[in-house]
Formats: sequence, C-alpha cells, structure tokens
Amino acid sequence: MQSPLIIAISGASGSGKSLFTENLFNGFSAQGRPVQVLREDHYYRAQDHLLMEAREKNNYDHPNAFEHELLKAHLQALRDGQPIDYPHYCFKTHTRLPDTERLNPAPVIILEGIMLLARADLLPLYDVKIFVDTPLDICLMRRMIRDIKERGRTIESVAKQYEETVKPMYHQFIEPSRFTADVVVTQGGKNQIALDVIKSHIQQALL
Ligand code: UZR
Ligand code: MG
Repeated sequence: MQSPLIIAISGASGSGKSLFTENLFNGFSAQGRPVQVLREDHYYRAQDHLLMEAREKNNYDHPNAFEHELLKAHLQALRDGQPIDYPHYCFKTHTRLPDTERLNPAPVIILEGIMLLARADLLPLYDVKIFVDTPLDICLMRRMIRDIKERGRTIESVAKQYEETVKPMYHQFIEPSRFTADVVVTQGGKNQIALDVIKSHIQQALL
C-alpha cells in the first residue's frame, strides 16, 4: 500500500476543528474513499493513579498532558500498514477507559486536536497542516455550551478553567502554532470553500 496522506487539523478548543474534520470526512466517506479519523483528545494521558481532586487540577491545555509518543508510534504503524489499538478517554473521570479500538490503516488519515501543530517533533509526520482560526470569544461560548452539555461541567468550572489554563495556554502554545500551518481556515467547519479546496487537494494526492 502507498504511504497514507496524513492531514493535521488544529486550532483552539471550540474553534470548530471537530466540525471541520467531520465535514471533510463525510465528503470522502460519501465517495466510498477510506478515511481514518484520529482525535488527539483520545491521547490524553491515563491518570488512574491520581485521585479525582488531583485530576481536576491538572493542566489539560499543556502539550505534556498528551501522550504524544503513543500518537507518534500509532502514526508510524499506520504508515507501515499496521493496525493500531486506539485509546478511549473519558472527560468526566479525566482518564482513559479500559477498552481500546482496533483501527486499520487507510489511504487518508485525518488527525484533529489542539496541540498537533505545537510540537515541533510531530510536524514532519504530517503531509497537510491546517489551522482553524476562530475568535476566542466565539470559542469560549461554544465550549461553555459543550462542556456543560457533554462533559458534565458547571458554568463556574468552565469559567475558572478558561481563565486559569485555556486562555493562557492558547496564547503560549496554540496561537504561535498557527504559523506552522499550510492553510489557515476562518469561519470554522462551515467554510465550504476551504473544505472544497482541501478535498480537491486530497483527491489529487490519491490519484
Ligand atoms: P477540545 N480537557 C478537560 O477539561 N479535561 C480532561 O480530562 C481533558 C481535557 C479539556 C482541556 C482542553 N482543558 O481545553 C480541551 N481544559 O479538553 C481540549 N481546561 O479538547 O479540543 O475537544 O476542546
Ligand atoms: Mg472537538
């Protein structure tokens, strides 16, 4: 098999990365082209050894919160045509779930996550680097709604996390990583022109 095309999609939490990824993926799965989506969120470190109180205090917006070594090993394996055991993470308990999922290699791999472009050693692994650039106030509003609905949080806890880690770490790590991107996408996952441009690039690469 030809080496897969690896596309990394990054940007702030709440920027629309996941929707952009979803829309890109749907475009391809509709055409019957095999695409594998990997989320950096799944590679948050296991914290079974820590009490809940310590887990709640962890800085999840720092690159060290992720097991990037495992992500790197998985990308390498998929490149070599090997399957991987994809981890699953629980945002409510802040640790990995016991089960993993067997994923097979595919010609296109789409990765999405906040720190994908912030680690210099990961950059050479990607064929296409995309940064979804959305104003921070919009990201915060979306995040507030999502974290309360889906991640079991309160308004107070989202506001505290935002002030203490999300915003400062965004400025320290995510915002500067924008300059490593090949393409900067405004208007998030609904930017149809950006989706079409990237889809046609992928199609060309698959010929
Ligand atoms: P996305 N996060 C948690 O809140 N708890 C965890 O156990 C793991 C991650 C949050 C993290 C980050 N930050 O901003 C966000 N905080 O998940 C990244 N605070 O996920 O890209 O899906 O928004
Ligand atoms: Mg997301």
